[in-house]
Amino acid sequence: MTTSVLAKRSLRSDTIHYDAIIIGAGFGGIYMLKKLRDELGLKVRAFDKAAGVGGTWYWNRYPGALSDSESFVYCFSWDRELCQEWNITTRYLTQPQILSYMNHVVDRHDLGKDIQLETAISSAEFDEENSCWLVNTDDGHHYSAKYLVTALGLLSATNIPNIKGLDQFQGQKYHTANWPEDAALEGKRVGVIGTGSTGCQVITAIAPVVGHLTVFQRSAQYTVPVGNGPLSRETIDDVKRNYDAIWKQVRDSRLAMGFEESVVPTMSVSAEERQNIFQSAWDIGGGFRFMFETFGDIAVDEQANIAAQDFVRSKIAEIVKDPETARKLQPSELYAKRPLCDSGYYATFNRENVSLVDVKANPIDEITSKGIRTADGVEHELDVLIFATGFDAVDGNYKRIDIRGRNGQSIKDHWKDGPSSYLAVSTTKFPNMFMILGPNGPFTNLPPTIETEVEWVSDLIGFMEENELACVEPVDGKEQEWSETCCEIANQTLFAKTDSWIFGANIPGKPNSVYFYMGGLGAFREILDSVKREDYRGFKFKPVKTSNQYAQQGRH
Ligand code: FAD
Ligand code: NA7
Repeated sequence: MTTSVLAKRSLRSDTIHYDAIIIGAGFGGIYMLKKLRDELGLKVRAFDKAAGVGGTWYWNRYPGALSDSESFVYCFSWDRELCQEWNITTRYLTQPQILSYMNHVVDRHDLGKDIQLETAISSAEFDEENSCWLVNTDDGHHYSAKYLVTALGLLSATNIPNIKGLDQFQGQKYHTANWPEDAALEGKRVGVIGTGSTGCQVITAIAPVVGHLTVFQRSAQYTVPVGNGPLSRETIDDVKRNYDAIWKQVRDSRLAMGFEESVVPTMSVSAEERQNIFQSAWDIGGGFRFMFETFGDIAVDEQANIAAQDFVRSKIAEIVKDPETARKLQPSELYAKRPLCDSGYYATFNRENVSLVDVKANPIDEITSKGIRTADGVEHELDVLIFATGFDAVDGNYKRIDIRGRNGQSIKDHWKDGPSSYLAVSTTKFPNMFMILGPNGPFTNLPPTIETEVEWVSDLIGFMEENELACVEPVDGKEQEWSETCCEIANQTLFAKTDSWIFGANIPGKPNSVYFYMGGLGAFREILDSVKREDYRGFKFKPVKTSNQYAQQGRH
């Protein structure tokens, strides 16, 4: 689409102008709104298609939904007072607890009046003439803004696999990330497809209440106990007292998980000591702790990885009573997906009302009106079918909006070989568009990364406003350079040798490329700092030419 067509279309009198439009009201959108509105004094509107704020924690209401980042680091650090006042009581947070926290933040900072819910953004086009974004909603309203911030979420666009017969099923079908309030599972014959982080949580939580549970497992998983439980008064007081030290450690670390990552090589200790270290991590709980606090090389060295695999496999054999079920539950692949933790996943398969179908050995042939038929001819009859099949991660929501940058270039086309960015927050040909958790950002506990990106973007917008600049975008070549950096680092890890959503491998046809910067949050922050210090190295700016017609139109 040409600029002139865009300009004509946008002359509509019903276009409402803002300085900035934010899409998404999860952790990213909420904090961005706070920064731009209250610190920079901009006129801002945030939109979310959900009926409430909270993003991930609005949508993922399935039984057992729990953060696997610990509660003291799964929150905003920027509200220092709230960190002192908010009563964390357990080591991890359930979905209702996180949602209530996020609603509280929104109320406390009076952000709700600038958040428009139940409004999906259908398209956003950059108007070069006026250096602004024209944004349309799916209910036919039109907005414009100098800045567009996409806080669309990286685990948000749901993935429902295209299995033959999907629409034939006469029972209830639920995706975990679109969970209805009135889902009734008590006494029902329930099937779950998917055994990732979400599958492990939902399977463990619903097994005691359903009539019969059939788990359709494609990949067996390494998972360790989560270790949830009440926090002692002393721990809670320590967290509050050590606020500065904790957040400094988090920001300087690789994973931002609130613990020191080990640098000890797995094979540098005796077999007995190794066993003790793994056992102690198993007893304490936490997936990231098990993979990264025990030893420093499990994610990069194959021998170290095998030692961790062997330990988990031995636990499965110990916990699961039926040897055939234990065998099916034991993974043989590398231990190199996002590390999982659970509240009794393997033991769930000792229940009489739970059965496991290995759909790698015995694939799903089709979904029938009554349930699922597998290749062995068995029809597993179900009242409810749960898809715990994950997400079109990272760029999924970008592909679901018609986003067009310079010269009408669509983002789908720009990212046809896989999504890319310069520093996770920007992409060439899409001026004044800033992404929160865009592609090739740090692979971490996410709130600290979100804060890092929001603060950096807010500083850049502040810089533009102060210097009366109209447009910013990365210099040609910078995006490619950043992709190469991310690729180089990812290839040093075993994660790159395993199929998972982290590399786009979970969606048929999705480019298998690099979606994360695996160099850690501390290093990422240093890079962002240096870019800013050097007058936003790698970005090009355009000075203000004329006053913006939409701004005038919208304000008068
Ligand atoms: P989101 O919370 O995903 O918010 C994005 C919002 O954008 C959504 O509300 C969506 O409705 C909205 N949106 C998208 N497209 C449009 C559109 N076209 N128009 C209008 N609105 C739109 N991370 C961790 O660090 N630790 C954890 O323990 C952890 N646990 C998780 C558990 C689950 C089950 C899931 C799914 C994710 C988990 N995550 C975890 C990742 C989690 O997504 C992030 O921690 C964080 O919540 C992301 O916040 P966000 O604001 O970037 O995106
Ligand atoms: P994941 O980790 O992508 O897991 C999805 C699961 O669904 C996984 O076990 C998949 O098997 C399975 N799957 C997907 N498609 C199919 C088909 N067609 N047939 C059978 N099984 C299938 O998503 P989650 O929601 O669990 O977790 C994503 C992140 O969100 C998580 O890391 C947390 O951060 C929150 P596969 O392994 O591909 O063989």
